[in-house]
Amino acid sequence: MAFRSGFVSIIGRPNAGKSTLLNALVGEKLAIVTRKPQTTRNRIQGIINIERKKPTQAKEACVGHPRPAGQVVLVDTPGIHKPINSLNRRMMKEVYDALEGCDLLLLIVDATAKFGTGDQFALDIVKKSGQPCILLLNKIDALDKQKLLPLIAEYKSLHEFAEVIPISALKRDGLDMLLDTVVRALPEGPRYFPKDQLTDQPERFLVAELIREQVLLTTEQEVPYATTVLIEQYEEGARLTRVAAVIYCERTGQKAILIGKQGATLKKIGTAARLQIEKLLNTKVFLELFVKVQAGWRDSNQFIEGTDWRKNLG
Ligand SMILES: Nc1nc2c(ncn2[C@@H]2O[C@H](COP(=O)(O)OP(=O)(O)OP(=O)(O)O)[C@@H](O)[C@H]2O)c(=O)[nH]1
Ligand SMILES: [Mg+2]
Repeated sequence: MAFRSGFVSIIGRPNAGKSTLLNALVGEKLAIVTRKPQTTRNRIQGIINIERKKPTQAKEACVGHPRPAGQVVLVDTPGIHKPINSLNRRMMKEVYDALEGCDLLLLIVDATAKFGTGDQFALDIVKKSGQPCILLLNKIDALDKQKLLPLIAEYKSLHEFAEVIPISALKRDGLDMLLDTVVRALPEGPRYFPKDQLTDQPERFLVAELIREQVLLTTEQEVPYATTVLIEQYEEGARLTRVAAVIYCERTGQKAILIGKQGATLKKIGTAARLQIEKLLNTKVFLELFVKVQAGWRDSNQFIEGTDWRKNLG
């Protein structure tokens, strides 16, 4: 049976569970996850290698047919929203870039939330793209079971989805079925990435994201949104990796909040981030954090370009 492969973009509203799904399918924390909407700001590839499987287990989708071997390149994206500044526009560009040249879309919705204009906006993007799309009804662990069938019927009446699959990305429910369906829907193709590669993200960007995750978890209101993280120094030693990073915010008041009384908040962010980074890199880490004000950076294309690792390799 021929090898299948392709690019599969996960799209949906902020907070639907896109990054949770990416991490669950790849089996590694590649994307940061928080309860705050607009956590993800750029597209993140996660690579999954799938072995051929004989049709053995009755519960699975491959009953009667072997599952082909393949490579799925999943692409996590920022949540679909109406942009109000350059950063938002940039995030939406990441979504549109992920739609281009992909083989399959996974539209993920929060099944516990009411269908609203934001969902319609996401659905319109799917329709416009003309790409085949699997609808994922996520968070079924938190859904009243009786609501599932009517919800499936409602969505089926809105668009001709290739498939509608209820899942819980958090509890990893329905994910085998999802992978089976995805690999079958992909065209015959080559292995795009070596078998041991998990992502396209450079390590230092993953590190910057882990710091930003702690900022999101530790601060409230406008601060997390007005913040970005840039790595200034990254030195891998034999026994220790030294990282120095700057947390940029937009105003001195935000800087004061990020630092906290006698530096307590920054210390909390640093300690939690360091533990996460040590887990990722599997080595001891010395982390230094600085906070700087860059007024109005969210509306500066030049500044935002400077935070894009794709443009700043090397
Ligand atoms: N109960 C439940 N919560 C979930 C599930 N999947 C994700 N969540 C939670 O939903 C919140 C948002 O998850 P993310 O994975 O960050 O969502 P996202 O779509 O990537 O969000 P943005 O990056 O902001 O667009 C987090 O608090 C997750 O723990 C699920 O299957 N069940
Ligand atoms: Mg996300």
